[in-house]
Amino acid sequence: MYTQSFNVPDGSGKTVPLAPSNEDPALQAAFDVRIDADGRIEPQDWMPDAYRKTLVRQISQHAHSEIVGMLPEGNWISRAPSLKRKAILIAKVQDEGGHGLYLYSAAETLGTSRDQMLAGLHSGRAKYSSIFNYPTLTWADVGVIGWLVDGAAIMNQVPLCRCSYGPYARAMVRVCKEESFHQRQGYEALLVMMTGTEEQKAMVQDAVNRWWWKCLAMFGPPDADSPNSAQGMRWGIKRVSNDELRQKFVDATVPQAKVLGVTLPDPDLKWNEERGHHDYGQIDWNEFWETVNGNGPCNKERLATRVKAHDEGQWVRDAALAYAAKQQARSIKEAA
Ligand code: FAQ
Repeated sequence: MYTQSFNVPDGSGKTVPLAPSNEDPALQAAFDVRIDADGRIEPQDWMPDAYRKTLVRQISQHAHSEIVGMLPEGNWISRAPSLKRKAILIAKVQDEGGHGLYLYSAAETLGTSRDQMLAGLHSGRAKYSSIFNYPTLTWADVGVIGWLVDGAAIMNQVPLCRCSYGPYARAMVRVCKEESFHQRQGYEALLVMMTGTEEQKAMVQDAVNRWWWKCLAMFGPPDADSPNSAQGMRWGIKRVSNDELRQKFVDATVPQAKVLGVTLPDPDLKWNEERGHHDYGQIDWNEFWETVNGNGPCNKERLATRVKAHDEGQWVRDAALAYAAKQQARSIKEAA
């Protein structure tokens, strides 16, 4: 599989052998040359510890976001308004689970096991996207998540297809293709609702009002308050800054809102001829940090649901391991 290196451990808690020396100036110089030439770093290559650590942080947070991100929409599978919508939603939620798996695999190539990463998530130590700590109150929320949350995710993730770390970049190519389908299905579901009754239209507008500002915050703190950005950009992990991506998202979304027939809940949102971009209002960063730090409306519920699902799936993992051990014992016996 393309996101696996050959030297990835298969047991939990083990790590790949450490890079020869972090202090070796020749290795550091070769790494810098490759980064400066916009080359790719692969799992077997030497890399500075800080680069490895940053990647594990970002990729594992991203993986956790995909897995926790299944919950708000999963909540609507049993209540989808038609068989068609239900089938589409099941496929989408399943895709998000798949994205989590590609990403955990990509992070494992850096020497951190999936068990270690999941332990971080389940203990509340690891971060995942703020956006998944808000409730999905009506069916329109499902459409708005597709349109705006997946829309924001694509905006952020397309540049990650050019990330300097090969396994992450390659995983992102497929993720972005699938996110693109997610975005379109959400927008299409909303377009249909907007041809419906006044109540349906109001439901869409209400969902847009509740999600808009949270989606703008999803891109992360302003560049001036983003401690990881400068180094992440220097290493070619991040290619476009938080604020630039946010601006691109606003500019792309305004005309889509117009076609849909909804307003975006920001009185300061207007085209700025001089800048060639839309100006927009103040994001509530206090609320963002409260949510990131575990105090959003659904943080506790999301984490509890994840932990329960993990615990209840223990027997599946045990059975898979027992089966693999049995198969291995059989093939050793046959080879003898
Ligand atoms: N939520 O210095 P920066 C999706 C943290 S996937 C929570 O700017 P960085 C698919 C950040 O981690 C959505 N925490 O950090 C889907 C850092 O904390 P740390 C997820 C946030 O890494 C759709 C601190 O703030 N996408 O939606 C957030 O340079 C629909 C300082 O920030 C990714 O993860 C936040 N919103 O930039 C699924 C993409 N923003 O680690 C289901 C990959 C920032 O120092 C349904 N990640 N923080 O303790 C990235 O591009 C970057 O990591 C950023 C943050 C841009 C998220």
